[in-house]
Amino acid sequence: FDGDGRSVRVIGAPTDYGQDRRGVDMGPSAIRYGGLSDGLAEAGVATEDTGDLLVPRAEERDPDYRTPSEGKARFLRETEDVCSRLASEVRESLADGHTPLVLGGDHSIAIGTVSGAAAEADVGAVWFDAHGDLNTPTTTPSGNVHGMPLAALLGVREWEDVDWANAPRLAPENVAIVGLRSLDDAEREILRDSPISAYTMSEIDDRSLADVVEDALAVASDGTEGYHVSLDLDWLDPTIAPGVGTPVRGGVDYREAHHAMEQVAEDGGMRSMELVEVNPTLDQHNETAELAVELAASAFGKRIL
Ligand code: NNH
Ligand code: MN
Ligand code: MN
Ligand code: MN
Repeated sequence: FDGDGRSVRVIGAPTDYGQDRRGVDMGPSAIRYGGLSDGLAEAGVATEDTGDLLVPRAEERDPDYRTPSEGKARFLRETEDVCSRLASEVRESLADGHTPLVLGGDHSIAIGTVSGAAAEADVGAVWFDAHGDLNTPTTTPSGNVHGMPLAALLGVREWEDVDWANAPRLAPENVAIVGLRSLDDAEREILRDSPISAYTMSEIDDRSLADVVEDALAVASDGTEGYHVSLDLDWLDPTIAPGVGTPVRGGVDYREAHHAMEQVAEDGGMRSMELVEVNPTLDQHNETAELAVELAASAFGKRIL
């Protein structure tokens, strides 16, 4: 298996607007220093790196943002600017025949990545995350947009007065969240009456991750032209991925995670991928970035035999 003749285009999106632990904007550098180009070469894919989008420093900006309905979303103007440029890059990569690999930055950039990935195709999404990312500016406990991107991409109603973000890009029937172990009440409510497939850690304990991922890939593929893989590094257990802003105990372990990414490679339906929430200021010897690299290599087809 040699990456299937894929060509990957790396796009850095060094934001830290979407949450309040500073330093996640250094994620793209940390992931590159963690050996990204070698990892992708081992996966057998051709790679080109377009560098990082220009992201204005947060301290030069005013974070306060209230939506017309008085919802709270810190740095929403800046997030819009980055996401619209990122969406164009992702769309262009796909049009040029490359698989986009976006390096975050915090998870708010997914609004841009998926907007680009879904611009000219019906796509599903597999969201590997401890969290649901289903808040809206009115339900958010924190005002942090990194807790909201999936709701924006689904067009959840409270996003309705933020028109650039709430045009539905994903159909809930084709969205699978894998690894859930931290949900806010409003997110639980959304999941209760939605066709989104939500797989908790408890279900993973019961059934095995491999079994759950098989279902998740089928959900994201059903009637679509492929799917986006959004990998929030807090999906993993904090003992192996300490360099994230909102760690939650009881996550996926090293071997399980690799196997899940190997299933993605074998399935062949992935059209785009992003690695988000790596914060080197909270990390130990860049190990979270290195793990992100290893998981991307597995998702793109790295094999031992
Ligand atoms: N649910 C919380 C919030 O909305 C935390 C979200 N944190 C994440 N999501 N890292 O992946 O603020
Ligand atoms: Mn090219
Ligand atoms: Mn998360
Ligand atoms: Mn997330």
